[in-house]
Amino acid sequence: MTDQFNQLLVASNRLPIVLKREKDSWRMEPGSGGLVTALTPLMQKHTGTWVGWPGITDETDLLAPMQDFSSQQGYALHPVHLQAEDIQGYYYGFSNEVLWPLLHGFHSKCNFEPEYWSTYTRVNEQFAEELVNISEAKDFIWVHDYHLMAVARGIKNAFAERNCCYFHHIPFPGPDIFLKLPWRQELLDALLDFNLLGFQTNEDVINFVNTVKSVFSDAEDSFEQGLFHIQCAGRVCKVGAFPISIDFDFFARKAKTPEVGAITAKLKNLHSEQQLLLGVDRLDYTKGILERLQALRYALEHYPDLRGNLSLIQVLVPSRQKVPEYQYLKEQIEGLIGEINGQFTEPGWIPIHYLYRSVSQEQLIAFYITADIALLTPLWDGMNLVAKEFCASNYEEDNVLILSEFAGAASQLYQDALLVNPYHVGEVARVIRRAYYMHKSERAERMKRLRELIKATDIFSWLESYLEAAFEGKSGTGRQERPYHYLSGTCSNRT
Ligand code: GDG
Repeated sequence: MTDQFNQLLVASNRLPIVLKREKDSWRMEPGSGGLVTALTPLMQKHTGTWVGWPGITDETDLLAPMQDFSSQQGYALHPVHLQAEDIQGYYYGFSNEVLWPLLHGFHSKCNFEPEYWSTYTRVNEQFAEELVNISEAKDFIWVHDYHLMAVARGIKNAFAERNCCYFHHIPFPGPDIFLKLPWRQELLDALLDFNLLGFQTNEDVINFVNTVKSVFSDAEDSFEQGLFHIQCAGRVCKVGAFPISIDFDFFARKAKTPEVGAITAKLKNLHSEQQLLLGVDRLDYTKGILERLQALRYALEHYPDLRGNLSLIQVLVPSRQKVPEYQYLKEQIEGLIGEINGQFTEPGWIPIHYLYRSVSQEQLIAFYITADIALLTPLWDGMNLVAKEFCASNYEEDNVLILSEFAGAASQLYQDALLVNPYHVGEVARVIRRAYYMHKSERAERMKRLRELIKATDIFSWLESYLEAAFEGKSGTGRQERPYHYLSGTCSNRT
């Protein structure tokens, strides 16, 4: 299937690199994460090019580090030069103040500033222009995420024939929410110019199809071989669910290394008297951190048997630090953590250990192993890779995953995770207590099945199924997913 195209071009808002300043020059390191790991062999095979913004507006001295990167990694980087005002309107503006809240269902947080839309379309056209200039008809262009939803439109406007497909990493809401967007018709129309649209879950796909049909009365859809085919204004666009995943074997292996083992042993020693809950999130209002803290407080207030016996480790990774709303959220979270710790701490026990920083991958995996219970309760999340990483790292299979039913990951892990409605603090508190008392044999059975499922649907199988849909027009991944209305209150999880 990978012989069906010549060069692979991947486009995302940011290039997959970490830039480090060294005196007068920049050092460039490859970014980490499942997507980069999965795509690298394919990029190498097709001598691919990754197109994106490098993260700085002055790019004069990036040429040499980029060439070094290419010769070391076996694929090229192509920078898209953006000015400070482009970043403001396209990234901070339309992407972060319109699309991010809207597509996560927080339409009341949107700032529908008309200038943002024009900058967004201009920057998307700039990406399209660069992609056309460095590609040929037999190449495959794969665009990632909501910053670049209008790139295929730009390619079409340039009268270039390209196979251009898209993967959407965050949720897609139903028409009731999406239709609030002032540029709903233009944006949907632009999306339909892609040959294939990949979403995380079946729910996202259904929401998208319904939204298209509510905006374009002439749109027709059919369902064949696991994919929707939408016909609209003379085009056919395939649409399917491809739940993204992780490099399972990497986490399972890394968890057993001496470096991780040393950190884990220290942590276990420090917390030998308590069970640990773990939360790992970027600081964001979609992650449900305040609700999670309220649930913990409720649990400690209503179940005195948990006091002194259960602590939460909350890792909060700084994000969008210049945005006032995020600064305010940080203050609220820290205020609530202070209140809960003030209310319950006793000599020798503290309810919440709070880390406001990014930790090393070894430290993160040690947290995954040491924690008895992961408490991942986003209000809405495209997938939530932390849930899958937690399971993959737990080779001893003795831990419990509590997961929001509104995380995309719940669409696959619903049978063996304990699903919760993150808005229902009483329910989350009860499930925390249930997890605390869950017998080790039940923990082991559930975790074993979770790990088998995640291993069988890892990032490499995600990649394969996406390419199969792009080139052979069929998809089987949807079969892994829960029935449409499997919610925590309506069906009990496997007992
Ligand atoms: C989007 C969607 C979707 C976290 N803290 C640390 C750290 N991490 C790493 C984790 C994980 C990643 O960051 C976060 O993954 P999420 O899935 O939660 O994703 P988002 O960044 O919100 O991204 C999301 C994803 O795209 C993929 O499609 O799942 O729904 O929002 O890999 O390991 N890594 C290190 N230190 C930390 O402190 N080293």
